[in-house]
Amino acid sequence: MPAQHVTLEYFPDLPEALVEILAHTRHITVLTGAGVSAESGIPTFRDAQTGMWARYDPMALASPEGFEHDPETVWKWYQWRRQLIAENRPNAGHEALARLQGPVQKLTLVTQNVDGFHQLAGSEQVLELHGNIHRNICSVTGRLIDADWVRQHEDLQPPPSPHHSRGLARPGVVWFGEALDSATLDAAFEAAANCDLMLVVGTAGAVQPAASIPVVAKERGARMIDINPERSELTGLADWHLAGPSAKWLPVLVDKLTAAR
Ligand code: BJW
Repeated sequence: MPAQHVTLEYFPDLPEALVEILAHTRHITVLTGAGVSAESGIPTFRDAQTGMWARYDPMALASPEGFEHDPETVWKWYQWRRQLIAENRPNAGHEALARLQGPVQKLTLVTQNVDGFHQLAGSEQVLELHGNIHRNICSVTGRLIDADWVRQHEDLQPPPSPHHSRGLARPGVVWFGEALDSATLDAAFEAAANCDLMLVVGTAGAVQPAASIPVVAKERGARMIDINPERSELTGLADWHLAGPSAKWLPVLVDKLTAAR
């Protein structure tokens, strides 16, 4: 079935065929990206005007080489983002996904985001592909660093690592060129291969291997919904593109699914 472009003009109407799918779906796998947190006041990565990377070079900041070259700038960028996250809250989109845990037999929530907003909204067992910004790890050993240690050494930016004499504290996230946690990634691909509905929310679909997760779902016969105000690299794969912000569309989708059961 070709993708149907449902525009905001028709919001909150959903086509009958989609309501029918929602009524009978048994396993939903969700992949979220930066767009799901946009309405929480967290800038996305690549949105031209407001994206965090319009002002910074992503390769310089989100890579091990960038950290090695200028650890202070990278550490301060992440401290700025941590502060922004602490000052903001999950939005209606995160909350709708948390409510989705009730009515479907199986829900697998996979996120590329590091902000922890899905968990804060009440989602359980979130597969965090790119780590979590609230954790710190040793730049040499990768071992977790206690939050108290970081607080005690916060005059140094970044603080030293307690685990290695040449190590520094760095955020516990996955940078370009680094491997994703294999158990987390395997679980995400398995959920994609076994779901009957793939919901893609707020991602440009430009970063691998995350962008391949919906591809696997489609190859294995799942239907796919893409929620994004713009077309992304994954929109062409979708059976339905809900063109608009996820904080508007996700509550509608979850309400329709709940009512159809
Ligand atoms: C809304 C909205 C609203 C706006 N509502 N929507 C194959 C081919 C080519 C390259 C590669 C490949 N495999 C690997 C690579 C290299 C690389 C890669 O993918 N490069 C590409 C740039 C081409 N991948 C890697 O390096 C990965 N590692 C790896 O593969 O390792 C292999 C290995 C194996 C064994 C040993 C060693 C290595 C790692 C990727 C890590 C990505 N990390 C980051 C930073 C995380 C930490 C942090 O947050 O600082 O993850 S990069 C950044 O991109 C971040 C995001 O999670 C990720 C995805 O971004 P996302 O979510 O799509 O955000 P945006 O901003 O791009 O898009 C937002 C979207 O929202 C837009 O579409 C808007 O329209 C939309 N939107 N408002 C809904 N209200």
